[in-house]
Amino acid sequence: MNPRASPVSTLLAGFVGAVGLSAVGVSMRVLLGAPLPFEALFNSLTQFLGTPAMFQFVHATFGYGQGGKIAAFVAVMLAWLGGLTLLRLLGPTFGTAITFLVTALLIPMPYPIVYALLFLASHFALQPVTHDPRRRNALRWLSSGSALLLLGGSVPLLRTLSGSSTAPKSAWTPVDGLPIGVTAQKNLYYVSKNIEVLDPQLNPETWRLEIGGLVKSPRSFSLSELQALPAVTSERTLHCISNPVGGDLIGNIRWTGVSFKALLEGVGVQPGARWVTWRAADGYVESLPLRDVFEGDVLLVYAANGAALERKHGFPLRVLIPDRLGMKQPKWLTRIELSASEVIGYWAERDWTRTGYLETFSRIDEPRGAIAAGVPQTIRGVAFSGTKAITRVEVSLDGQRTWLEARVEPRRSPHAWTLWSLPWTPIVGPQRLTVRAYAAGVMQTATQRESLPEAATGWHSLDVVTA
Ligand SMILES: Nc1nc2c(c(=O)[nH]1)N[C@H]1C(S)=C(S)[C@@H](COP(=O)(O)O)O[C@H]1N2
Ligand SMILES: [Mo]
Repeated sequence: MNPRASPVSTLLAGFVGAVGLSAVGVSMRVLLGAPLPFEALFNSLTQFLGTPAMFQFVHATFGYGQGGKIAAFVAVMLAWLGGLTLLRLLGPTFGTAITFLVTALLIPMPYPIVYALLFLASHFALQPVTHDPRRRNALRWLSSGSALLLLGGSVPLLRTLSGSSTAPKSAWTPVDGLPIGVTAQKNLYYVSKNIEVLDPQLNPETWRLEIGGLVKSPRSFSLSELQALPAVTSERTLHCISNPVGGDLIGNIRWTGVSFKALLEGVGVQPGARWVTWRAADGYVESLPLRDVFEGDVLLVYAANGAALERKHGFPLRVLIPDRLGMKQPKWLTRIELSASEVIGYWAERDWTRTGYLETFSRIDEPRGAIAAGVPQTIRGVAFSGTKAITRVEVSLDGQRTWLEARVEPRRSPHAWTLWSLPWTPIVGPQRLTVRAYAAGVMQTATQRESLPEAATGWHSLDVVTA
């Protein structure tokens, strides 16, 4: 530390340098795809944040949307900025060495060298400013500018945080001319291990899907090569393990893509292959017994409701696996490998379920808002249990003492949720509606269990008050 510079202006210089370094880092990340140290730090922290106990705590504090993750990400970014600011107090040699060592733990070469040199450059660029009292003012302006930049940057994050608790949309409301029960892609829930701005942005011209490991002829496909293969369109419901009872982390889309089984038959399976491993551009990994590919109906999809996948839903290609939770089905797919033994998935590494099977789910979507006593209306909702058909749905209007059988709509696809409804005339006063579904004749369990490490279970209730 320079004896003539006041600690305050040294700290200010450190702050300006840190924000500048982060801004350069984010630009390198966006333009060159270079790894960002605080992102790498955040990713390794999810090993801890992602364990079920920690996750339940984050859900309870921030809701089950992206809120908790964004808050954790901001905290890591502030820790990174704060760390660099403090490093500025250590003098150029020490600060540079520590920047190098810390970033070398997080990201691969040569980026730690780039960061260390950038640190050194910012140190000397701001050094004379702290000596000259007249130029200290300039530093104050720069640091207020940096603070504004940080504040401005956090506004979209805060907006996402506060928007994460909106009431679920009714699956019965038709949107954009789609049939009732089909979710518009823009309304499909979004879940990712990443922060949305840092999700992969893949170039459809250069992107390729590689198939390797225990196959007879390893090869890769471009997007147009996949699109030239026989296309399959299938209505399928996607359900997230984090969805609470009655929650909206579930949606039903008409997907289009290719049959993975047909693709595998094209490349040929070597004897001894038992597992499929999926690898995605964000480092996400999942696996599935090969048997399930041949018995089930696994799709690699590039379109949703007739349009290209949106970036946040996995552009250009994602996996769909019947009877499994969303976590088993990677987005932004880049590589598929066949192997003799199991590769543990990204969330399973963090103590979540390895198999990722669905639990029977049912939800009351309507009525919504104020309702009038004595006016006939309809209770409506959805039920889902993968390829197991929903055979019956029952609704209780009296706090689970008696049950009425709801009307169950025919399923349009063996992979889609089922719509159900029940005519109802509300009486005066508060009423509690509860739903339970039967899948292949078996009643949905009443046990109320929070999600993680398996999916949540229990019946969904809705309290209504008549006006
Ligand atoms: N590459 C990748 N694929 C992923 C994830 C991810 O973080 N990375 N999240 C999974 C989870 S937990 C779910 S529920 C679904 C969500 O898909 P959606 O956001 O399109 O609804 O994607 C799955 N596939
Ligand atoms: Mo999920």
